[in-house]
Amino acid sequence: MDADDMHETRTEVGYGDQVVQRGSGGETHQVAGDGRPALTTQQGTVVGDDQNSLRIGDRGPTALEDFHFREKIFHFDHERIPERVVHARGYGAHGFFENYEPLADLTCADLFQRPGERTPAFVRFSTVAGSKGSGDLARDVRGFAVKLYTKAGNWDLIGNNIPVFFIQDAIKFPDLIHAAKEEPDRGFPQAQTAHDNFWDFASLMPEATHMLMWAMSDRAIPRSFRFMEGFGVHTFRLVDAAGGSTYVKFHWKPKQGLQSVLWNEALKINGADPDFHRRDLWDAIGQGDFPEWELGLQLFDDEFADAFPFDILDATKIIPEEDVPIRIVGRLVLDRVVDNFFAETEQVAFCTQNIVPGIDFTNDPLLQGRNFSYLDTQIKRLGGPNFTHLPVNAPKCPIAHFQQDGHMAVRNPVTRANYEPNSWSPEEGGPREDPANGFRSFPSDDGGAKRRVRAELFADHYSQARQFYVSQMPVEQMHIRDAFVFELSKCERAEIRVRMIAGLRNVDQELARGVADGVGLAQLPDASPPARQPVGDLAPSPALSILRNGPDSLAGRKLGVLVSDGTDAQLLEALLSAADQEGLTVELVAPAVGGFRSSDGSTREADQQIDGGPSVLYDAVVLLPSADGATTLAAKPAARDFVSDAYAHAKFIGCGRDAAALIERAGLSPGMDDGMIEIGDAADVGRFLSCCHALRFWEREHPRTQ
Ligand code: HDE
Repeated sequence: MDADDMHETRTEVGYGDQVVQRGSGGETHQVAGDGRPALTTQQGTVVGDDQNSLRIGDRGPTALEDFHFREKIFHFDHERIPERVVHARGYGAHGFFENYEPLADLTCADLFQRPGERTPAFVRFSTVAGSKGSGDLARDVRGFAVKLYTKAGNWDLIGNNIPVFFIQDAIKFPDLIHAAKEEPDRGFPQAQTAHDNFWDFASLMPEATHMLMWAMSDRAIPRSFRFMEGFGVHTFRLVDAAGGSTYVKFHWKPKQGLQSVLWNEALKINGADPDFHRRDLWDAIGQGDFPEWELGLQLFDDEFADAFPFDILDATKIIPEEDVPIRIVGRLVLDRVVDNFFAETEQVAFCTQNIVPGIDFTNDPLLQGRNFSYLDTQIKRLGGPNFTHLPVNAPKCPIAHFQQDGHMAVRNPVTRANYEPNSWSPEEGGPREDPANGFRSFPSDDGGAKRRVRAELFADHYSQARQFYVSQMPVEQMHIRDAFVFELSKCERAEIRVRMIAGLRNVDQELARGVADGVGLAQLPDASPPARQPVGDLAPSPALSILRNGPDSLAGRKLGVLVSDGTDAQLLEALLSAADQEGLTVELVAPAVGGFRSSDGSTREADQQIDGGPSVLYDAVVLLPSADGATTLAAKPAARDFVSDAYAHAKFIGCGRDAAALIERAGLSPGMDDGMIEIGDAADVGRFLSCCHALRFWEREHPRTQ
């Protein structure tokens, strides 16, 4: 055999703009050179052929000695790690927390001492029930987990976008999650609570009622991660240098304002773009439109806690902002997307027990249970005790300890001594404890009999559920009712529906009646017996409504413009520049993605082809086809849906003067309500955009919006 026999003959061939080599069997080879590095194995051996495995003869068996093939397949076989048992579907980004003012009077936590100081952060948002590949727009709680790499160690504040939780004791968490996830015999439904098992459990657990009100509200279908609040949920402690403690509840307030979608819209978004939320975050950060939240603290003492009608250790209760105002102390900015989804978003290991001096736990029985679960779950997912060695989990401050070895150990002690006490010199003896600066638990006096009991005040299950409901605008109340109707209608067992409605009678009669009507229950059941008499009507808390806290700005929102050949070029230009000034992103939706020729003869590329760019992807839409274009589009179901969905979802619709044929085929007419705004010339563009500041034309859904 001579040297030439070792190399297969290859010929050069062009595929469009790409010149590649073609092997003897017609396979495509791309080779190193021109600044492209050589492909190697994991061991660094350069690979000559990545298209063919090593075989004996042209049509013979594959040789076991093909180490490159075996390594490649072996590694592929092991690519997955167990997904999170809850919050499997998530998306992360990097950023920083910036402290506004020194908080030394409240806490000695290092990150809060110096104004303007920035602490690196990694945030992961998630849904709870669905698997890793489920859709983003499930009706679900959203996780809001923040890892702060402080100079005094990592602090993980692992919260949700809802300030309360379903259960009061961590021992019920496996039951809650089993009930919420797909049913075990059939393996569905995926990523939704609309099934018997969930409502069976929920209707037997009245402590879940408050959370259910939130979960059935539009909070559970956020427009994007950028437009939702975050809550630490539990009561924590801040501890100052002298050891004094203040209770605290943590809040993240989005600078972008709050916004949600409609349920019918969510269902359609899941079909059109199951990655809607992760794409939104990726795009916003990529465009330099960095999402921002302010950190707010609700601070209170034992005196307040004793006078408060609920238990501050009960995670099914809030403290209304109107009772304890929120003090804004800093901001969180997300300004960098991940380099690699798996390395960062998938491998990030949040642990509630990661706290730093100056912050401490309380005895909330959920939090206490979480402090065991999170560490335990990371060992299962990440395969061993060294997950803090992964860059996304590693603290960005000095680390020194005697923990060693284990799977994948990257950092091991480099001193002679790997134990203490020891008598070795400072160079060889390793670290020592530091009582002055080290973490000290707040010495709360927790003596008492060892028993399996729940504190008495936890038993008021309905007062705050009602407070939440009466704090909503009528259209929001309508959405809550509709969500209960939707979910309960998916329950096959009628007695579950009845049991749930019996519980709702303790929240609001009108709500219970509405849900009963919606599921076709003629006779309202008796109210279920409350475990503790509700404290009575609590004052509405406007902070609990999304619509009362929406933005008065279009910044960060998305406008979809339907265009065709012959679209009025001047009007389109006026729209694009006005939208730009508002901070709106515009996408052009056309019959073909290759583009369209506008009225002045110029051609433009489109962002979406009409079948892939339904109006559910946008906050508002404008219909700017030419008259011919409108007629052609009117024949397409996707174009008609574009219009009728925008209308059904209470969106503002800008109606170009030539769009009538399309609008009418969608069963509507231009100007038929104040949310359908005619755009005849450039002056109308401003009028249209200023209407859009309200984000939705709610009057279309409910005549009383105030
Ligand atoms: Fe979690 N939760 N949880 N949880 N949770 C997990 O930890 C758990 C609870 C939350 O983006 C798991 O790393 C118990 C409340 C978020 O990686 C697990 C209880 C709140 C995330 C776990 C709760 C949360 C998790 C699964 C009942 C809001 C995603 C994977 C006491 C304050 C973090 C993992 C990420 C994840 C346990 C209740 C938020 C199994 C036992 C309340 C945002 O350890």
